[in-house]
Amino acid sequence: MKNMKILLAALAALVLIAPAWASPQIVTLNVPGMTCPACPITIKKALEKVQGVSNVNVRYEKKQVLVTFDDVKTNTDALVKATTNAGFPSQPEKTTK
Ligand SMILES: [Cu+2]
Repeated sequence: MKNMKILLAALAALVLIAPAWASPQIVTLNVPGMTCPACPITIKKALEKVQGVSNVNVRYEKKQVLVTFDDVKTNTDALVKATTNAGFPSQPEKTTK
């Protein structure tokens, strides 16, 4: 049963290390086509379907969407594609770090 113990130890280590691999990113997408209060619902749904997206914060008055995502699982291009496919072309805002 020694192998079993090693396997369990390896699994435990993996679980402990895993959160360090994922680095959440926040991107601001400009969505000029967001013109009525129903739009944010469609956009939010489309983005939440993208694997790796953990939070979608729509700022309707600014025509912006703040998306929190795991950069291991997805990327800005995929997010832009998701809103575009839902009928809302978007551009990532140039951010100054
Ligand atoms: Cu609308």
